[in-house]
Amino acid sequence: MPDLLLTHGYFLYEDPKEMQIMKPYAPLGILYLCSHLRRQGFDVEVFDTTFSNRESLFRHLQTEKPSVLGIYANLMTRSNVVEIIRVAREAGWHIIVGGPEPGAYAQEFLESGADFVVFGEGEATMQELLTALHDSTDSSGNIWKAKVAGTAYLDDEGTFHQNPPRAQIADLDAQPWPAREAIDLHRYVDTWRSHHQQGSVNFITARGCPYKCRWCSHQVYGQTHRRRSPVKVVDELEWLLTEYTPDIAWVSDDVFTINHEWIRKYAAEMRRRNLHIPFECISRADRLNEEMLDLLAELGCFRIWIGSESGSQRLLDAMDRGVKVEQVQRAVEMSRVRKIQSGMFLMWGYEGEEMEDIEATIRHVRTTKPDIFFTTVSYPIKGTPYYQQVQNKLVQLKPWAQSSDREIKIAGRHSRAYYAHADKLLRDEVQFAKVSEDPAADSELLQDLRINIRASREGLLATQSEVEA
Ligand code: B12
Ligand code: SF4
Repeated sequence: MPDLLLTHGYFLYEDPKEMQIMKPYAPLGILYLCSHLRRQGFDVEVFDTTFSNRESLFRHLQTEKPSVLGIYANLMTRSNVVEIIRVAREAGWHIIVGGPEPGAYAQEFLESGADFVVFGEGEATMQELLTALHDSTDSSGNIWKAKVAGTAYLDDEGTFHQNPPRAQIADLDAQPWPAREAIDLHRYVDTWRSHHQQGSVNFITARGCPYKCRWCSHQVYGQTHRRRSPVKVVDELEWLLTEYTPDIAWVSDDVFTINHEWIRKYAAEMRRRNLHIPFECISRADRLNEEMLDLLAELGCFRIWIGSESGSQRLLDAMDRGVKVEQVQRAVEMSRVRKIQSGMFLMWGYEGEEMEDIEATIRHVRTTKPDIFFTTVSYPIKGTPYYQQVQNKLVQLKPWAQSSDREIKIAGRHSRAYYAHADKLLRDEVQFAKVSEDPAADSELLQDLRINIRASREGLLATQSEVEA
């Protein structure tokens, strides 16, 4: 029986959308916890749910001698995690939950059966909790529970208590790398390779983002930003390349190019060791310039994801995005020149969006021409300023335990059908712009595309007065 079993409740094969995408990545958060706690002498195992199923996990929880179960939860895995908590509780486990979701819904997770919710970074808090759970002779636990910083719990009467926050790890370089050996990482790489001809691995170079985009969750790291040393990151990457022989990599940082001096040093170290791996990453247009893109290209960056969100400056400002539409356009252009693909994230339905903003977004994508773009209808994540702003208008259609913040409706906002038309119009317009650039474009095709555009625009106008909930 280990001191701690870690899991995360994400089941790839139960998610039809993800099964089409088939780009799984290792759950780094719990792997960081695992390596930290193992180094402190705890016996820690990971039940990686990605390629497994809930029946196998439940069987494991019901047949193993119960000890402590630590579960990562994010916005999408809430309902799975609540179910895991129920099964584990019945089987006699102590349950600790952490990650970006539980901190925002601490009381709900505790009332669902968790013994502790951990806020923020989990390493030191988990270490203290495991020691206390192991050593405590106080059966009710109300005395020691009140002392563990960074946690929340319910006392014997069921009253909610939240302890003060815990300081963040001062030196990330002193932490061990994530315990990838605790899971079958080769299977991740192989899954990528068999579906996309290229095996991929993920790693992070920093924790936290200091920007303040109003819809973005800062539940775990707040507005802080800490970096690992470039040399230490290259050590890890070099090891990853030898151990797992991936073809490509994903730098899972929030904003990879946030610190230009860091990128210079990282590139110098990669150059010195003659290392090169094609990779993709996320950045912000205002943190990209000619020099950064030169370095990214040299390092092997084949795709850069740029949060664009809207083509309307008024909306970008309302989001506190801190980026100009022109900066996005320039960043995409500078990437194109270096043969780095650009990916754009776009958002419909943010507070205050009008038809003219939708038109501005369509114009923006049509003229900027990213290689790929993804759209979402904005959703308020609890704990964000955006959530606070629309709080009075939120309508929860399903019980908390069976839904997610993505499913909350915002009363008075345009209907889903309206945004579906906006999305269709965007795609039609972009396709038309692309096809019409070709001097040999088929006139019938162009005519069909014009008809599609007209139909989408009519759909948008026809649904303009429909509202959500
Ligand atoms: C990489 C990433 C992804 C990858 C996930 C791949 C993977 N397996 O890692 C992909 C692209 C698939 C993805 C998808 C989504 N993501 Co994402 N993603 C991230 C990102 C950028 C990095 C995650 C990471 O590796 N962090 C580094 C590790 C070290 O940090 P950590 O995971 O938070 O772990 C620490 C603590 O949370 C805590 N902890 C973690 N687990 C546990 C467990 C216990 C028991 C304890 C005590 C503590 C604890 O300790 C850890 C170490 O200190 C984060 C933002 C971020 N910087 O964290 C967003 C983030 C997690 N994603 C987010 C969202 C919204 C999504 C999507 C819903 C987006 C969408 N619209 O589809 C989907 C959901 C996918 C799914 N089905 O689960 C939000 C989550 C918000 C929320 N409240 O849950 C985040 C926080 C982004 C944001 N700022 O808004 N994501
Ligand atoms: S959206 Fe990106 S840049 Fe903005 S706060 Fe979130 S992580 Fe930072």
